Amino acid sequence: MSIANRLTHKLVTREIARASLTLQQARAHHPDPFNPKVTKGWKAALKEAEIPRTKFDEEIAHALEFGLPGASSLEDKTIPTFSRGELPHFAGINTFLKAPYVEDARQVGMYDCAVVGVPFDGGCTYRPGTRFGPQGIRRISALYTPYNYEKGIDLREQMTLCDIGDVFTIPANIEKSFDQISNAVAHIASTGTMPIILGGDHSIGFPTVRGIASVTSKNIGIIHVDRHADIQEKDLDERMHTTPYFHATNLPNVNPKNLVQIGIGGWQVPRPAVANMVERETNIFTMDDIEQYGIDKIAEMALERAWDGCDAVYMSYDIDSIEAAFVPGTGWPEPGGLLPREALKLVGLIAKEGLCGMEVVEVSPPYDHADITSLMALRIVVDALGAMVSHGTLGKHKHIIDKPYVPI
Ligand SMILES: [Mn+2]
Repeated sequence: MSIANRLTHKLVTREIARASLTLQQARAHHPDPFNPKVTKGWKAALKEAEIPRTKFDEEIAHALEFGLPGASSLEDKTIPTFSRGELPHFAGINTFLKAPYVEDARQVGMYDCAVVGVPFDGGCTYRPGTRFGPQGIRRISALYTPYNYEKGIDLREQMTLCDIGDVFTIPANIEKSFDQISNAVAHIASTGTMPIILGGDHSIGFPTVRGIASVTSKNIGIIHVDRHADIQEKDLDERMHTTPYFHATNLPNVNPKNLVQIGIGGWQVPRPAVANMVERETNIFTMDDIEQYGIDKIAEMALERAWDGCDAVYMSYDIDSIEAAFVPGTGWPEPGGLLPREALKLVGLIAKEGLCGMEVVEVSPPYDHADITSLMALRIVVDALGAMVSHGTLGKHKHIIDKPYVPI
């Protein structure tokens, strides 16, 4: 280095030191906001490089083989003639997240998780339309990639997911539909694969849990997020969508003391339900409880109660637990519920401990606008999966499956 260069270097170094000192003095009361490398956003960006691309590369090879190579004028040689796999998002056959469709139900055990639709609205007591819920959620799921930037995970690379299609429900018969639903869920669960159920109205909350409970001798807790209590014995003389937790907590290995009900409140909770909550001593958190304790604490208390004496926990997510403005496509919208960010945080905290199954219910696409309710339901599912993948708890429940599938 020449003398002139050395002098310049010294001056510049001194200037930088002085400038940074001024900055430190000016902003000593909080961390330096101008260091872009300290943000979670930057750290998440770095994490992307650690995720493998193996499955994506396999998908491209498969697409080129089955979808035939693209036209010679295309510069991107990974594009096939016929759309296969994830891309483009507006094309393709709408399975959930474009996961493989398992036509042969006997092969469902090859996957970590299986999405199953329950197109049923026979249990609705006001607006119907939830029979189109699975279709609505699958349709908007085409929008999503399996990668989550903030979590630094890629579901395609880090777990296996399939779509087994829908349960053949019987529109005019609740009880026959319940039997069909329990059999479908029990079959999936008996293989160790985690069922992800897309409702359907909330009456299915009983047969879904009955299906899982039938293939284990262990106790199951339930975390039920809803504006409604859903614990009457009957409504309109039938087991409607206001009744699942009365019947689920009658199952020998589902104890009401392990039923946690979050978000309950407003002007739609029927009085007969309340007496049952009290008698069975369920765990109830209203929106005021959530305001008072915060999402982290509520999740902690919910997990403690749901897991107490249990070997697995099931999550039932009613989309109407979210503020009505965000979920117009539902049967009994009720203002004052969870905000989307609160809901997603809650789901992440619950799911990270591991689930033996989950459902999202009460999405009614005929009442929806711009697919926003379906989109929210989709997000609940993928955020739960993301939390389990992030924390290595996906498949944690498998040891509880100790009984064979015996169809009803
Ligand atoms: Mn509800």
